[in-house]
Amino acid sequence: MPIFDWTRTDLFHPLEDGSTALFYEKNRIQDNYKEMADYILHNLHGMTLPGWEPERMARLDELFEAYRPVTKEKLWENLKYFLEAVMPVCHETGIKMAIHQDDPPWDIFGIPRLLCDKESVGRFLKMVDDEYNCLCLCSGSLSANPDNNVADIVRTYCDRIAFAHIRNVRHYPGGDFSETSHRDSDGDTGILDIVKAYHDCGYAGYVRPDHGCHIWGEKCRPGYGLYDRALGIMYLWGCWDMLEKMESLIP
Ligand SMILES: [Mn+2]
Repeated sequence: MPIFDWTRTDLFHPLEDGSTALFYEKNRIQDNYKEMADYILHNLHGMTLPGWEPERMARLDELFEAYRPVTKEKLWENLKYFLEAVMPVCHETGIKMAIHQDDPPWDIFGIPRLLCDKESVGRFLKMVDDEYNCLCLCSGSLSANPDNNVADIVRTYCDRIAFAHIRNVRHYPGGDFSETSHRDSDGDTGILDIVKAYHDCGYAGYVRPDHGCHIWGEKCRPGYGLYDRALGIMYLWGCWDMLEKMESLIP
């Protein structure tokens, strides 16, 4: 995710159950990246956001200038160059690289973003076809685009997923979305289908509940409250345990 990490336009958007959550309003992401950076840096209430370090934000003009000649194809080339160079070290040390998808999964502020859908994820894995070149598959990032079927992406590339980020988003008209609790029916990501896809594939890697809402008055880093993510991981365990139980009941 060049320059910015993931991007949201509202860090504490009220949901109808009284919680707040990260929200993305597509029309607010226009040309003025400084305005958005200012908003985020002034609304963190003393917290930090990954990829939004004040030192990095202070150099935005310089970074945009550096990216100006970088087309999408050039970015693919750079990524390939980097991965091919580190693969021998990965083999030597037994460390898997695991790339996160772009969030949101489309270009913002004219900067190219690469890993946005099933096709681009496939291109990435094929480009450096090495068992140490893997995915940190983020269900929430991909499902911000309603055209992405995350469960299908999991089934297709499961053997190259080294780390699973599981979370839920809800879509609104015009490309807006908010994050929600992990409960399947609270959003549109298809949490049950995704957990079942991992289970069917015999996934044995790491999982985290990724982001959550802000509940019970918790003062926390936006998206990373303890309470809702703790509920999230127990929800995921509940889905998983039931799938295990059902499997054990089939003769
Ligand atoms: Mn993620």
